[in-house]
Amino acid sequence: MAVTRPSKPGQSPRVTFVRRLRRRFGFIDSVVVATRPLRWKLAVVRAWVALVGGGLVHWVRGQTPKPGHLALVTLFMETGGRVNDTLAGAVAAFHPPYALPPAHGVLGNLDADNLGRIQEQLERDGYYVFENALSPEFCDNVVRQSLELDYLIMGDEAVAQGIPQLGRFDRAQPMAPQYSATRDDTTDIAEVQQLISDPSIITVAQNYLKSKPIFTGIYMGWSAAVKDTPDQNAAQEFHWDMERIKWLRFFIYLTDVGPENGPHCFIRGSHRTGAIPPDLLKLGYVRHRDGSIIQRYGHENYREFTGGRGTIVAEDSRGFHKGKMPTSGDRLLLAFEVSNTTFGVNKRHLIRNVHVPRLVEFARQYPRVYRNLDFAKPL
Ligand SMILES: O=C(O)CCC(=O)C(=O)O
Ligand SMILES: [Fe+2]
Repeated sequence: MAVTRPSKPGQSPRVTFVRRLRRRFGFIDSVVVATRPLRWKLAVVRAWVALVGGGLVHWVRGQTPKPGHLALVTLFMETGGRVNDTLAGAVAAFHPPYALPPAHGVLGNLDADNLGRIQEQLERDGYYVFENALSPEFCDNVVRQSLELDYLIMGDEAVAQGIPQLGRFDRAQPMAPQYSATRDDTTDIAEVQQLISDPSIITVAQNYLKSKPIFTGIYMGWSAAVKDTPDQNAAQEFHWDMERIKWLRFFIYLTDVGPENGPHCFIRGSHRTGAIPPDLLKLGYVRHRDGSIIQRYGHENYREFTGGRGTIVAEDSRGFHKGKMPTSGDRLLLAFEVSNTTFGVNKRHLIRNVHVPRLVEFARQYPRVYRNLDFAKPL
């Protein structure tokens, strides 16, 4: 009697049916094996069709259909980043850099030499650390305001329960590994508006992208030591991001971050085209254990960014990165994603109130930089 194995959870009846046929009839199995390369090619052709179709919809409506974004992820996995590079070249041709004011701001009064050095390190290593970019008073002001907000309470347990709950973050008694501020609360903080209209941040991003930059993601959240295993939802295991075609992230520490407070970590050089080997890419958009990644790239390429509050790390998070699981205390992080296009994940930000006049001035002068923001009152 043939043993019928139960279908795996989540496996479609069609897949189960084909599996049974393959087990029973050898020739069906050989056909499936022989046509595998063709199906692989079809998957790539399908991804290109979805990408081009998604690109057209995005161009007309400003919104990316989900299959379009998924196609970008597929093509990244298939080509190790070559598709992203080609598309980024095309975007740069359509949206060449702005003539920006001098790059004076929180990252320093950057001249051509400084900018050249930063660019070189970003391209080679995938990150650049700016120490003491923000004053302790600036950071403490944001911390104070942040403690008056209601947060989306995140983490694997919260996600398993369904819709995230809203609640305050109590530093003395954290209940979850991550508390994420809502997007519109984040952009209602004056200090955040100062930073998104900071010429040094905009210039470093524009140089890296080689085209007009756009603030596509503005995130603020607390991480806290509440668990003894890394939380996947809170990005505490190695992964690569793929929300956009090309982007640069700024990780801004608003509290002091020592080794125990969950420092951001990165694998030097893993952002480069072809730097993630096909067998790792094939695993998909998943979280990886520390051991497997550090062993693969060597301990000498592992970076753990500890630093006082006011430290800013610029990073191409196409490379392997994670937030280390905090073992005591907490960390308030502000993170900007600055991209060459809004194609990808659809998430806009609202500016409820303008606290910084320079933001309006810049939004008028450099509209593409702010095209992912909606202003509640017309400019
Ligand atoms: O919390 C961190 O340091 C990592 C966050 C992360 O993975 C990301 O912003 O893409
Ligand atoms: Fe990430």
